Amino acid sequence: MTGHGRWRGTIAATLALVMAAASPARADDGYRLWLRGEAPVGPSARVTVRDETATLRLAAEELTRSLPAGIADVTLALAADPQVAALRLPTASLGDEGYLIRRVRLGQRETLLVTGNSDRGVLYGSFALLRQLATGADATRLALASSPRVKLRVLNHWDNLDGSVERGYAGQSLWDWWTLPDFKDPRYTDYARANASLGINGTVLNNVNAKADSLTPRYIAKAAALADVFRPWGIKVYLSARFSAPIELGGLKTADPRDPAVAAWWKTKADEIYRAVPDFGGFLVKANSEGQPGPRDYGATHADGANMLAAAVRPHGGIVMWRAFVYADTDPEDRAKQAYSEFKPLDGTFADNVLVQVKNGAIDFQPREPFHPLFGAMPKTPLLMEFQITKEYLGFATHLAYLGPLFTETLAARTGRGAETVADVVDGAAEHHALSGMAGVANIGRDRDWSGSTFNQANWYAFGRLAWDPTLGAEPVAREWAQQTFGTDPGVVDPVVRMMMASREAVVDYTGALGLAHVMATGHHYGPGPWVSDLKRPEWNPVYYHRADRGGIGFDRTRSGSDAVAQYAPALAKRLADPATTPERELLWFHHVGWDRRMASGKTLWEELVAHYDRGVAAVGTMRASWDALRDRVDAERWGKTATYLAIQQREARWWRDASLAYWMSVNGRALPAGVAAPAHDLAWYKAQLFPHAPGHPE
Ligand code: GCW
Repeated sequence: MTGHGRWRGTIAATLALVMAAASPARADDGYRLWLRGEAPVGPSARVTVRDETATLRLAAEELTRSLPAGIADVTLALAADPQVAALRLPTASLGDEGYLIRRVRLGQRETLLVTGNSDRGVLYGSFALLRQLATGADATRLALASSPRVKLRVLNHWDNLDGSVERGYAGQSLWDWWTLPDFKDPRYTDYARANASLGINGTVLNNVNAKADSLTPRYIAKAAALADVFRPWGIKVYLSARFSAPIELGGLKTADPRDPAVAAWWKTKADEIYRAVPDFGGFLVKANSEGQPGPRDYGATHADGANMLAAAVRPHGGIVMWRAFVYADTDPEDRAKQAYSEFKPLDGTFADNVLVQVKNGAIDFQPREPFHPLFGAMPKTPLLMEFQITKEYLGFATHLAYLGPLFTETLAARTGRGAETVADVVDGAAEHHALSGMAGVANIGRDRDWSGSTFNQANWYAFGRLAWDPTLGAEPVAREWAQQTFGTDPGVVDPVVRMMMASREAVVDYTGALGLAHVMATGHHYGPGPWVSDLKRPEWNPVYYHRADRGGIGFDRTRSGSDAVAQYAPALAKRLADPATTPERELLWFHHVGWDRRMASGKTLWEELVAHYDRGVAAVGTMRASWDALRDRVDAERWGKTATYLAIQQREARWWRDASLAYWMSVNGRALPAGVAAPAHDLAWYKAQLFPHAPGHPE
């Protein structure tokens, strides 16, 4: 941000191309995402920028490019601009990144003012204005004000330096590390623009399963080039740091965080990074998890490790995001309990520029998990929510699964401490933390449509919108996405939103409902594998999670079992300790219950489980039919790819159902309820299916 008033530019939007409202038949390869603003119609809109900064110029370009007819005059200005300040608008409460949009009189002119305390605020306001207009708002009545409830809104790329993406299903990494820093692919700008349109303000460039190479001078220069592209869009760059880098790059004998030479190495490394990237955000660390090195290798704690890195970036204003996704091969404790056991005692010992990054659930991004018990349990530590946008466990790129309901279900969950929700913990409201954050494991790659399918774009979109405001509902977010993506025709939007809102539950149903989790095949995680029991570590095997036997199914996490329920606040723990007061959708997560247990529907557990599988398969059929009916109302390219993917999903939903039922029947010796279709093949056939070279699982 520079001082105001030094430059006053007027960009008159000259309207060359006249294109009536997006015609559905127009070809669309999905590249434009939800930013499909067409060239404007009608007389020139005037976009005036007071206060010159690169960011404000970008904001003006956005408006000039996409403002529809009827908006004659827009002014972008900082709140500190004397003319704006004279209006005495309520800008103080907007904070650093908020925006305010009002129709005002500025000098002699009636204008639609977009203002904020920083140029980023104005940029977000400009995108908000376009979003409002694209979703049918009346421009003459617009009066908006909003500020982000969460400070750090970051994407986590699990992108490897060789161009592969761990759990990536949209092609190779967007980052062409090889040609960086020289070649700045225009897609980097388009990526930043898409993120800025949602308010995403940070990106971690490399996989948490990190290579030390990303901290070498060569790769720092590449990261710096990306940071230069992203900066005017308000996006900071972060790096995943490999904890053993002082050994691998620095030639030290140890990476023990308590060793002064190790701390000094990191300090020097941080100084070097900040010389290249003055606004570098900081480090993300996966330590002592799934083979990654960490402080526990030396008997030091996670806080020792995090604080050492925090000291290295502190002089530059950087932060550390330290992941709580830890479970140890040496620890026989229920995997769902391990992160809490390890981190809860460390509450209050982390430096104030550390956030502990916690997955939404205690296991691993399953189609449904109860919220992670650490939320609410570490009041002295800012906890950064980690969601997975890429669909590792929800059908990869091909299945239509809108994750808005998954995100909001977790965010709206009550922690059991009064009225506190997980969102209150995450946005820092509950404990008044200075830092707060939400991270999303990105689903972005080099595919032309960025995310592998049109509907996967909605998950990127929903993550960004909910990171800005975790209290936005999944449905309104789906609706605004659909309106921007397909146009505002309710004949399209309504069925699309219905499909989206039902889609995640469908995946839960056909992969394993009622609290089942981690029942997928080994390694690539593609397709069913509830029978898998031969992997080295017990907690890698699906049988560890479902514990099905002749008598019943489910993981006993009450006092008679692992007592994981005791990690929740007492009021909630009490409810979860009793199958009768546990929500049925989480029943088998917390309890081992008999196949004949009566469910709320009157069915036995076995009948109910079977019904869920059938419901899931049927729901995909319904989605297909809805989409078929939209054939003439959506452009052919996006319609065709989606239709094909829905056919794949229907086939695979059936496969999930059949394979799972064949297996459960082999365990419980029961027949299927009357009228229920038998699996298409026997269990041996399902077990024999192999999928070498499945995407997202680099060898
Ligand atoms: O879900 C699991 C994935 C791993 C991933 C890990 C993690 C980056 O299967 O591929 O590794 O989680 O979150 O660290």
